[in-house]
Amino acid sequence: MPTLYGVYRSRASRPLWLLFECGADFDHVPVVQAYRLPGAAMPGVTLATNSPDFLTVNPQGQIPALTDGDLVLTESLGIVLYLARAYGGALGPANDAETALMEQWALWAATAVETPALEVMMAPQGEMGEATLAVSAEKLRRPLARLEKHLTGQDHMLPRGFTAADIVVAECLRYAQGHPTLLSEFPQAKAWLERCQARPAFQKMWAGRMAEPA
Ligand SMILES: N[C@@H](CCC(=O)N[C@@H](CS)C(=O)NCC(=O)O)C(=O)O
Repeated sequence: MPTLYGVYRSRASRPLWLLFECGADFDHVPVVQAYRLPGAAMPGVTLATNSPDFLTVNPQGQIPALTDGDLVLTESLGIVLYLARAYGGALGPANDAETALMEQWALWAATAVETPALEVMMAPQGEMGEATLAVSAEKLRRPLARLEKHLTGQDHMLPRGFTAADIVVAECLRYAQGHPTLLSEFPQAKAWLERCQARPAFQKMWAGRMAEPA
């Protein structure tokens, strides 16, 4: 049985969503980011990213991490793709072409979307923040235009239906959702993201996040 390390309020949200989608059994060890302590201290959570016991799992001191037998994985999107193949049934690839597409979309999300989307989320308030927000939003317009075209005429990243490819892209784009107008420029992408987030497994993951201290 796999063991997932990381609190809900982290990129562990990505594998947690996948695990809730497929209903696989797993052990959950809620390791918290050291930099969030003491504010994010939670009853029963004894490990932080700088705890020696966790550093034996991920020497980089970051969450999420996953162990499954002898396998140790320490990149959230790699963990999602692995879990989809090992436990996800139809959430995982059915053939080499789908494997390639899922890998492509995960790499695309990590390289073209995640950083500017995080910048949107972190933009400070006030006049300086407005300028940062505008620059970060502009960086997202090209990938969003591609996503918009891709989702015109199909409901999910793979035409056959919801898969791990939706989770990896939706979770990276989520950071930009707080922008007041950006996603409305891309109605197909916006509707797809909302569709993904309406799924019971996402809602279960989100409830877990909301139950943790911010
Ligand atoms: N590329 C990594 C990034 C992991 C990462 O930055 N994790 C954050 C939490 S979301 C973390 O552990 N931060 C604690 C730290 O860097 O000290 C992934 O996607 O798994």
